Amino acid sequence: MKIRIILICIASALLLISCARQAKEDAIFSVTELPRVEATTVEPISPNGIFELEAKIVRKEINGKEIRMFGYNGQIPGPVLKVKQNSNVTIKFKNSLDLPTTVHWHGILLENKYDGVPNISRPEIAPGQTFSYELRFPHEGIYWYHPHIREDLQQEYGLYGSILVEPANFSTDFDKDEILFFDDLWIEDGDLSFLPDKATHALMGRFGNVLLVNGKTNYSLTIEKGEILRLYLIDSANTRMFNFSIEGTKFRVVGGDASFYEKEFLSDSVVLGPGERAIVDVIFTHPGAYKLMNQIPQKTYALGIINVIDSSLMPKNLTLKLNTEVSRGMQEVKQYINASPDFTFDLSVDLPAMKDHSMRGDDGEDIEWEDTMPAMNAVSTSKNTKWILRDRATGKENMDATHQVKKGEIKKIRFYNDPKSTHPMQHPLHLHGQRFILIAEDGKINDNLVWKDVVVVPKGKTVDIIVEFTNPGHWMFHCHIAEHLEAGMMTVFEVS
Ligand SMILES: [Cu+2]
Repeated sequence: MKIRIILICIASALLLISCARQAKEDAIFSVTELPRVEATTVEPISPNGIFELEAKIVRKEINGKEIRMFGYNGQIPGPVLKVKQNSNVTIKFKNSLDLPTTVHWHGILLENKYDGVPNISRPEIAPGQTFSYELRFPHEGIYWYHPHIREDLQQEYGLYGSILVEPANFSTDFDKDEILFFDDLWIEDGDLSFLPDKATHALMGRFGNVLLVNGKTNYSLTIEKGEILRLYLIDSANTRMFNFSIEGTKFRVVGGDASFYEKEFLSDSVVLGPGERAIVDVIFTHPGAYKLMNQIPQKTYALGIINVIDSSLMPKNLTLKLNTEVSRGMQEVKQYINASPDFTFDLSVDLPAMKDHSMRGDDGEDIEWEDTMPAMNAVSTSKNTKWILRDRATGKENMDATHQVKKGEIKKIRFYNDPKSTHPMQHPLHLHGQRFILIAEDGKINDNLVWKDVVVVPKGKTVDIIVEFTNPGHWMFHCHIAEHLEAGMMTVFEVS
């Protein structure tokens, strides 16, 4: 009897192993059948032009192994959409994935119905379906597009691309430009893995163990000595913050999310949270290979290389200018600097299953640069973790509240990131369809402003923003850590 049971057990185990092997072989077989990822293209779209965009399944090599990923027009990052300020364009979108998706046009002040948020602006786009997005671009700068449904999965799989909005008479004070997407992937057993019905890593977000620049682990760019290089930087990671620098150089920081700064300044590095952008200029006075780096307290990651070749160009100095037209455009919002907040949100988390555990990191940092509790983080899901934006006036949380404002109103919004919550950490908060200024952190007034659509609220801090509500509709306001969004950290502003 015993022997028979043992034999049955062995047979079952062998069957399971052979099934698993077969499944893996099927997966490998199907991956090789997929089209290979293509190089990112730059696509100028003229005013009233039409551009076709398709979300497709592709294969891409990561660390020597080809895996199944997604790409807009088969590209990771997707095509650079180069458009003119104040123009209208049509994006004919096709969903060729096996999942429903949408496209959100991050930072663009477009018509509400084209914002790409399922159930708020319009229904999701089913596999095989098409939808035409009508976009308009009132402000110059660097913006991006990505899905707004299971963002934790779809963006990680490669769905992100940039939009460069140029003014009608565009004059450059740089020689070359490049868009850099910073991203990371969590690769386990050589592949990406997700649960179909919920997001994992809901506690801290999905940190990757492979860092990417423009989808590559070995990014490189060649320029000539003495050329001014303009870099448009975008953080498309699910949760990772970057502290970006280039070995041996300083940046001239000229712009942020949605405009130029009032005053250009020099800096050794630039910090970006998920969804945030920066525009920096850099000049190399000597030939050589310069490392792109992500320098965080724990370590320095090498992100890629800039190869500077010798030339007869005389290196210039990076002069700093005042953007008086940006300051002029902010005069009205600046009148609210000392106003009391119109809305106050407390940022917190509810973890019923883990309430007896201490989940507070004691590293003294107000930013979580790395996953310091990987085991705990991996088992936290969008079903057992609830991230909270709580309206202090009403006590209402997340989607239980709609915050009413009128078109043309200017509102001050305060955030308090409770350091005593079960797991305090920073939150990059993103407002759709409007722009704002980051006016103060812990009461300290910011004296160099830039229009933004993402604000990072560090652990324990009180942060004030002033929003110019110019665009009517129902607009999402949420954490841009993809897993926090899935775990409920979102609310709505209704602009009537
Ligand atoms: Cu968050």
